[in-house]
Amino acid sequence: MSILEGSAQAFEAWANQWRAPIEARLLQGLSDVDRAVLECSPLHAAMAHGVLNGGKRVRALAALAAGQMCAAPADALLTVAAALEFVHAYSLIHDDLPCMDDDVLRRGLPTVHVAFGEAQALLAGDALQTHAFALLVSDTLLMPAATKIALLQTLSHAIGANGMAGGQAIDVQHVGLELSLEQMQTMHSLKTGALLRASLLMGAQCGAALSLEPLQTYAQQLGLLFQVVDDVLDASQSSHVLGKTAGKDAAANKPTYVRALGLNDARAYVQTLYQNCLSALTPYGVRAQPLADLAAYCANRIH
Ligand code: GRG
Repeated sequence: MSILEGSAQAFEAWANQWRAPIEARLLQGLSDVDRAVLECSPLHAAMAHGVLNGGKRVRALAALAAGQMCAAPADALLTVAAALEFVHAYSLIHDDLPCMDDDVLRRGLPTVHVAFGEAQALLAGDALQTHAFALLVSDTLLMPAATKIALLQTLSHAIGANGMAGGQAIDVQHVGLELSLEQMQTMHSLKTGALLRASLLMGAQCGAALSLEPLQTYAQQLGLLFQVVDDVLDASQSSHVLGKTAGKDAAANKPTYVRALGLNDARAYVQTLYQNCLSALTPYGVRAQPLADLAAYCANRIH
């Protein structure tokens, strides 16, 4: 039994104080685009469409919650949060392209390639990814050089061939094909989990040294929980509620937790993972309350 209880409601209240500063930092990060590019191409508008139009900001909030636990400065955490959301937006823009998931709806709006064309969407994703790295080395991030290098290492490892891009490569290679449960877990751990784990770790890297092992266990369980929840939602909610095309995984015959376990067992698995998240946080005591609430918020999305 964990000493912490999570509350989705408490998370909403905590997150609400951060939402406006996160959006402001994203807008500020996007402002660094050359005039010639602005005047002669829709690239900036395509980037803004991909990153500014809603989104739960889970990765940003995860970094803030872990960073707060480690007493990291808020200003640095907001820059890290913006970098993470730029990377996440890049991944969604590319994931929606016709050569990948071929989706037309994201966050309740036309996807970036539908609104701006495939070439601009591809470039917007590329530019957002580069923007993220530029933010982490910029002078406005007031962190020691060693911390910046650690942040770059964490992010680059999480999103490259051994992280998000690798997971996506396995995914697109297995549409309509079988994956064992273990292979599917590896794919999701890379595709979705790696960036979420990096978000928590990067928040912590901006603050005081704490033992990171419990945080890594929590991050691993939360990444898994997030993916199982996404699969349950995909199988049980409408496109209108989700703001993206529902039922796509089943339609594309993709390996999912719902397909592997069935809807009821997938829901029960979310509860097990939630309890695992809480248990992992025990060594941090009450300092970890926002992380416990984050796990409750993620688990609660299926109710
Ligand atoms: C193109 C290299 C590359 C990777 C794409 C992120 C990703 C990898 C694919 C997205 C496919 C998908 C729906 C994965 C399930 C989990 C997930 C990342 C959902 C979307 O994230 P949310 O729910 O979205 O945090 P919002 O819109 O709230 O930001």
